[in-house]
Amino acid sequence: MKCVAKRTLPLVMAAGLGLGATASWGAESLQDVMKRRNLSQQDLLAAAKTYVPTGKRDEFVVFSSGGQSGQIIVYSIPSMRILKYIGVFTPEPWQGYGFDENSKAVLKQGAIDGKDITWGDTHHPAISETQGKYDGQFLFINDKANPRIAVIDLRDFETKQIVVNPVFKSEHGGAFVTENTEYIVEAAQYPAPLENRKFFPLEDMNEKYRGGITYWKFDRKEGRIVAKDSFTIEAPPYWQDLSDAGKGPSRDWAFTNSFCAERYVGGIEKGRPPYEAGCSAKDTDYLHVMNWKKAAELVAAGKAKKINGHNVLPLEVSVKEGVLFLVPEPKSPHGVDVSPDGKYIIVGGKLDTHASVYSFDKIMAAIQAGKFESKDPYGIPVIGMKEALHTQVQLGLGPLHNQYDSKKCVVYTSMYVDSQVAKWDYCEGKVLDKISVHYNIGHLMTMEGDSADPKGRYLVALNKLAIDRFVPVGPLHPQNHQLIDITNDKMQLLYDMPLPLGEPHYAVAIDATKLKPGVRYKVGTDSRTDKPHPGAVRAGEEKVVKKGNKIEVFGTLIRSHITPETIEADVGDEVTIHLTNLERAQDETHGFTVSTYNVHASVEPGKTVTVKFKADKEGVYPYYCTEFCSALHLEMMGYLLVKPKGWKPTKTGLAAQGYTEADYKATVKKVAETQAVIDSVVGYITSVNYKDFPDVVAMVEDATDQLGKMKDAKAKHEAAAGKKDWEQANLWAEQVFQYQVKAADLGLRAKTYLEQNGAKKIK
Ligand code: RUQ
Ligand code: CUA
Repeated sequence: MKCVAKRTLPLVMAAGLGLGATASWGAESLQDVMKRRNLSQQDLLAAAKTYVPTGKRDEFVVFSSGGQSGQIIVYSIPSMRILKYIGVFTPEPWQGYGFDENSKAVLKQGAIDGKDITWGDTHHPAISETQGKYDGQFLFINDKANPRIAVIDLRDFETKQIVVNPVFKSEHGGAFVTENTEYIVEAAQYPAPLENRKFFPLEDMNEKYRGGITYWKFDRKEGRIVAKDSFTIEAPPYWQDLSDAGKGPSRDWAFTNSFCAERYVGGIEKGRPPYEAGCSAKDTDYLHVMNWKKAAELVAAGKAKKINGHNVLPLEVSVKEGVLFLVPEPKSPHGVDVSPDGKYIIVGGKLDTHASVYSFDKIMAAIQAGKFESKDPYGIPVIGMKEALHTQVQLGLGPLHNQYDSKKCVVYTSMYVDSQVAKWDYCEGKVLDKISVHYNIGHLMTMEGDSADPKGRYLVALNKLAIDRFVPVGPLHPQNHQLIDITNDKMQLLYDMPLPLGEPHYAVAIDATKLKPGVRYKVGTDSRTDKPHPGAVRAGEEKVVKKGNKIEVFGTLIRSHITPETIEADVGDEVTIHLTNLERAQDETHGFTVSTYNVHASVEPGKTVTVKFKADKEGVYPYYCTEFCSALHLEMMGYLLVKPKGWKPTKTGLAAQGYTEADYKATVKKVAETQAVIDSVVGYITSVNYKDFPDVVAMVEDATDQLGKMKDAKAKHEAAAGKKDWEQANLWAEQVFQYQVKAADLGLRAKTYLEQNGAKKIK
């Protein structure tokens, strides 16, 4: 390449741009950049593996827990670019989540005992599965602090439902799905009495406190959890922890870890050793092995008792019917992860240096033979550890979680204390490789690595501490998600990504091509219920209805105006505003807010949203569109006029602009010139096979819509001109121009799209 820029760029200009006098960036070679930025060959290789060129897309999409933010963070691999935050348990203003009535209704489902809870401690996202493979349809996530599960529809990445666990006071082992997403598993964490508002002292821990594992029934067609068909398997007051559902041969079973099987009660303030000592004193805890299929049948047969109106399968029933078994596991374990073929269950030791590989076949053989080493204090049969183990592998300090590779028998385990990831063979029981991460890794994630069909390729270490890895931003540090290449025998660290929102515990990554989200709603949809919104209207049907002290506005949004542009209220009125976005073009979202009334809506194409408030103070309050949707976006506004009690108008008519015939003629000329541009764009679009491109068809429909409105405005300016009302004539002619601008904008966008996507000439 010739050094053109270097020679032609005037020196003064280069200096003015802050570039060195001898080298302009446009002319730098790769070597120059490496030297200037102090990069090694290894760095360059990592960059080449993660860089996604402008305009290109990533291969995998990650749904990361947002930790204490109560949200979900969406980013993509390998570039690690953040794509979206999804409001889940916490209000999220951009999406209007918690600021419009429709989303408020979803957050309201998460209220507990009548109290709104507007945050969540999200831990484990799960993607819906079909035959154990990610199907990209739904996403679930749990809230540990206030035991709840949320359902997100991946057609629009919106939270649709929140269900409150009726019998737990905390939980951790959710959300994990069964092989065909029949159920979403949610295991308790800290034992408590199952009945609501029941008090028992800590002395009653063994008798009155209980744990459990809830199975939420999922209706895939409705896209919602069905609470009445869900149930909980009562469990002893061991601290149930992470869970995983079986697949393949183990599909009817699920597995939940526990710790503090000591059932220890602390009390440091009373001179007792703290929980941390008492809960890890013994060498083993219990893996809970459950036949959820059988449990569901027993519940259907009426064997459950109702606690707080919810089906709970009592311990005695589970024991008698062979629903629940225990297997000892060493010592305060953490993650439990079923292998892709469903034959092995790997448990991270946490306080033990081993990972334990249990064999599902062996567990079943012991159950079938009735070969148990003992019973726990609640009468649950305990299978001997040796009976159930396939192998144990010494990995290092603090093994926590496991994720599988696409390569047979290969698994990766995070080691919290060692700050390492171990790659090992769970069939042969040997360590293959280790890599250091920065620092103190919690979960780890491979691509679709907890499914029946892991994709290998990349691994992300979800590190709890970042310490010195990033530019300091105060005592509260971001977390560090580190991307690791696992294609080869040796793992290679590629990239550090600071995650600036809460402590993401777990994340799941799906092949991006499996996601098929929509770009617009059917006009008039309430996106939170997926049903037609009763407040939706079409263009020309906008209206304001006042009944007593209630005002209901049925409005629309389209570039660049809100209909209506004035809303008049009397102080004290209750104002309800329904807004439908009439756009069909992709990414033409409008926002809506009213000054000082704490409402906000995001209204994507086709969506209808309602905001509601009490106009409790007289005055003048602008409302406007909050998304920069077009060149005339700032004009997309209106006034809420809140009139004081007993107010009477004194003036009639608004101030005039004083337009003349010459103004009108100039505008008409501008309109004619613009039309020529539009005609040429239309000529191009219709000369190619644009109908083969659905995105373009939508843009064309939308543009046609804008042009259609022109007719009405044109009739108005011509009528006014006929009456020599130059004021009205000029303004309506100007409005014709505004419709043209929007149509032209769409037309040009469609043209560019067609040119870039290889549209072909048609005769
Ligand atoms: S946890 S760091 Cu909440 Cu999944 Cu293991
Ligand atoms: Cu609509 Cu700005």
